[in-house]
Amino acid sequence: MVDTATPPATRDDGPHRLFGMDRRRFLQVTGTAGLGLTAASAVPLGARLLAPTAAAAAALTPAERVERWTTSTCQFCATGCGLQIGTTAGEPVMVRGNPDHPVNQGLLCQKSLHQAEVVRAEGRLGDPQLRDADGELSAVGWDRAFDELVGRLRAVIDEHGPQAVAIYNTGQLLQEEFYTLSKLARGAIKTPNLDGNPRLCMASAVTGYQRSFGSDGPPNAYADLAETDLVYLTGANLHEAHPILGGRLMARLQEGGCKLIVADPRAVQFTRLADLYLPIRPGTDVALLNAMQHVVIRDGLVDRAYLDAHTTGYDEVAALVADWTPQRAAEVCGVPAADIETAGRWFGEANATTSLWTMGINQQTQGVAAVNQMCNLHLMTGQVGRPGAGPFSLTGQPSSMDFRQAGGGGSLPGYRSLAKPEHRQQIADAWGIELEDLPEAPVAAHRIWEGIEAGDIRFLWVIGTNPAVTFPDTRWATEVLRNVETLVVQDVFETETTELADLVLPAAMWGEKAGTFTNSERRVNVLRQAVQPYGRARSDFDIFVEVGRRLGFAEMFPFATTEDAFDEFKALTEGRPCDLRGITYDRLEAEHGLQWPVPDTASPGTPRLYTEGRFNTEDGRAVLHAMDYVPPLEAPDASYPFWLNTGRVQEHWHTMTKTGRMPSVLKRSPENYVEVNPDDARRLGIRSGDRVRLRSRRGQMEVPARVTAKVAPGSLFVPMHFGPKFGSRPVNDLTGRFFDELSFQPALKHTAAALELL
Ligand SMILES: Nc1nc2c(c(=O)[nH]1)N[C@H]1C(S)=C(S)[C@@H](COP(=O)(O)OP(=O)(O)OC[C@H]3O[C@@H](n4cnc5c(=O)[nH]c(N)nc54)[C@H](O)[C@@H]3O)O[C@H]1N2
Ligand SMILES: Nc1nc2c(c(=O)[nH]1)N[C@H]1C(S)=C(S)[C@@H](COP(=O)(O)OP(=O)(O)OC[C@H]3O[C@@H](n4cnc5c(=O)[nH]c(N)nc54)[C@H](O)[C@@H]3O)O[C@H]1N2
Ligand code: SF4
Ligand SMILES: [Mo]
Repeated sequence: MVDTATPPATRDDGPHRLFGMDRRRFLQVTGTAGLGLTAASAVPLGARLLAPTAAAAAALTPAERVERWTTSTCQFCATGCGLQIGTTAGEPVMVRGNPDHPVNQGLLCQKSLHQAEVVRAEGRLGDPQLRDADGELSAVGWDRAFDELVGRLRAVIDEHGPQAVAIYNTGQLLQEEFYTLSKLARGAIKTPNLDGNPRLCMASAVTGYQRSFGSDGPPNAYADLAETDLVYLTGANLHEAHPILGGRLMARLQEGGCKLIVADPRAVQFTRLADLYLPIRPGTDVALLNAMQHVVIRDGLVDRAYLDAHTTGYDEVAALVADWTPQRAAEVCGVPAADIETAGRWFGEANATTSLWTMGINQQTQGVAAVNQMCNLHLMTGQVGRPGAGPFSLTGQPSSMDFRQAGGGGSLPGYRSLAKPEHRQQIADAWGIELEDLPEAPVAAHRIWEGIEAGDIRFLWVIGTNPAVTFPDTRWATEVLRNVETLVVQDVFETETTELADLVLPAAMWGEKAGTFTNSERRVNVLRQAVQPYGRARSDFDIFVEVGRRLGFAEMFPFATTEDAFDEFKALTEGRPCDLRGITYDRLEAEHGLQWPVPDTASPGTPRLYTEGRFNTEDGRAVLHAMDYVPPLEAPDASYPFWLNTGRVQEHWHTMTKTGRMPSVLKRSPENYVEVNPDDARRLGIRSGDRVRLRSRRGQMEVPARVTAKVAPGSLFVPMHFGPKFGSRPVNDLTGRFFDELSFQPALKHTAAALELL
């Protein structure tokens, strides 16, 4: 079948080309840049691997020994690379990139290449565990585990009501699991307290899109990278966090196809390729973006026809940004006014600009405002819904899109809003519950923690996330977890959080279950089951269905397979922006994913949203928002003189439950560290390798220093990955409870810290 959803730019690439570039040159360019990509060669050349290092090659079973290949999708980032899992004697032995998949054309990044190794790694949870009278966790059977879970749930609901129950989940379950969990939490347990780690990750992008376009959902396609004239890359470290997209952008840049502006306080690798680098002061994006709008308006680069036909709110924005001269913004942002002028002009003059952003924008107290200002820029220059143009929020976790569209957190399935009575009514009718059973507002993650602290929430179920390492102000967050009456933790590995649990539920992991993940460009990809679950682990889906049945709601969970749940969910997406009705697992496998909306089985999917200039607001018009700059809530002072920035390294995935179990990957990034600018290092007598202490108002940690000009004077950077299981206090001991007031996303990038040599 011809995949007409795949734009020609990628479809025309033959086996000797990768993303429009000669294949060898592509691999050489990305390899020299340390992108760590690996190519499974195209099918006609046989299933061989061009492993980047001898170590990686040695760790792999030769492809010739693989008995069976199963279609799947990478379990790490939301780039959503297509791959196949190789199994021998029913065990996973290797993965290879799928050369026909339009996202990665057979390429994989280094951690992805090793994912088969961790499916059976030490530390996998193979049995449910219950804390006994001596306070020890010991293995129990599933029957006992379910009795405990359901018994305690019932007791809490009977005595204190469903609002005493909370569920904190993740962006890493299958789409079908989010839908089933949503039904369990909202329809059966009826708790208002359902949220997940996307609150720490995507909340500002979600709220921003809703405010600007009337609905969540990135409007772009990855193919835009091959058609854009200008990329505005901000608060996104593509090289470490989205290497395949990094490679695709690099190919375009190397061919001279587009210009690149990077706005980031840290000199990440892509700044070296930038035509213009804006090393802004942390948390000043809104000032910068307002000044860029000022330049666009002042220089007459506004697309008046587009504004008149498709938007509202322009006049208020024009009035606000009139005061944001480049000179004023330069003082706030710490970059030359002339560079802000250039950025604004390039944006306004480009035929097609793509903005790419990730956590440097979302994880600040003005995350939503920054997203809205980027949307403003695209709208006022008419650069939305056209090839190569649009504001593109890159998602992080493999299924945080599914969490959003299937109702895993603060929304209802099918991008329905709790705040809209008609949306609640549709779901209540579909599930056979009362309208009043559904809350009118979401409860953000930190409110769950505060609810526990206040004694209002007594039962917390944590699923697929490790908040003892990743929640802001972890010492506080962990103390709260210790004190909750009942803590159930459902994970695939032993973690810092499972250690605190009263009941641990072992989940089946990637490769051991079937379903779908939706990537950043709205492409729904399929994952087929390759192997049986480890030990007595059961899929999250099975666990949710069983709990629902045991709570007395068997009729709500008639699903035998995840595809049954998918079918029920997709019927609920009729007429919604994320219409999935035309999708079947077989289609996803044959067509290498489909970008929603896919309203019927004849639809090839939809590469771009808003192509007609009609948005998902009541009047169909996008909204420009006037929003002034407000400084970060915590900033360096005499006692805590440094900006502490946190984030990712290419080798590791979050709390390292998987990448910490890949020996050849761990070897390349074995321990925690802090980056210190050479000027600061000289002043404090610090050399690379010296142990230093970092302190904030919340906590402290000791780590070796790395002296590097990547961080600006007065700034520090610590990876978010290392926790007690990997030899370090988590950096989140130092981060604070500062939130964007519209999205309730924490400002994990901006902490005031002190540094001293030990
Ligand atoms: N290897 C690897 N890849 C991953 C992940 C992983 O754990 N490991 N996690 C995935 C997930 S869930 C996510 S959310 C993504 C995150 O992907 P990214 O957001 O790209 O990664 P981060 O390292 O968190 O940081 C982003 C950038 O924001 C910059 N920044 C900090 N403060 C500011 C600011 O005030 N303004 C601006 N403009 N920029 C700022 C930082 O310097 C950094 O370069 O990565 C995904 N991919
Ligand atoms: N300081 C600082 N803190 C941050 C960030 C930052 O940039 N800086 N980034 C934030 C962001 S963007 C994110 S997304 C979060 C990530 O934070 P977390 O979600 O807490 O990190 P992970 O290590 O990915 O945790 C996922 C857990 O799910 C388990 N798991 C994997 N697959 C499955 C499955 O199929 N089922 C079940 N039940 N469990 C599974 C893994 O073993 C792991 O323990 O961290 C946030 N915290
Ligand atoms: S870029 Fe992301 S999805 Fe693709 S192989 Fe790497 S981790 Fe997996
Ligand atoms: Mo994330």
